[in-house]
Amino acid sequence: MSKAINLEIPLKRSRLMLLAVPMFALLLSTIRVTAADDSPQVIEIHAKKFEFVPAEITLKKGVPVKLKLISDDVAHSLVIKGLNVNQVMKAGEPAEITVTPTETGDFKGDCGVFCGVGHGKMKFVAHVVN
Ligand SMILES: [Cu+2]
Repeated sequence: MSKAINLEIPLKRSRLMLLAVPMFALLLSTIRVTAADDSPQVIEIHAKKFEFVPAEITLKKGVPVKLKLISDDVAHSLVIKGLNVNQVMKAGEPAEITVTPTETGDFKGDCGVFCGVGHGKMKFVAHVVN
């Protein structure tokens, strides 16, 4: 008799564990969603000879945004004087900067690293709205 009881307890525990694992996973995913809501929006911007993709973005005044800058070929940079942005992006080394616009308007940007004959064509605009 006592052997039967001893076998039943581990069985109940393992059933509990079967429930506990998905419940814990669910709890973890809820925490991740909450954290993601607080972190700034990420905008990925690629630079390549001789353009930025996208070449235009729209930001909200007072709302921080993370720019993930990726070069698809040689070294470039993104310079947006009006937003205090000046970030080099080397091939294979994505760079991240956080920008919080304080004024509305259209802020022009370009590439600050000479990258070839079309370097001057690399234009960028950040629209900042309310
Ligand atoms: Cu360039």
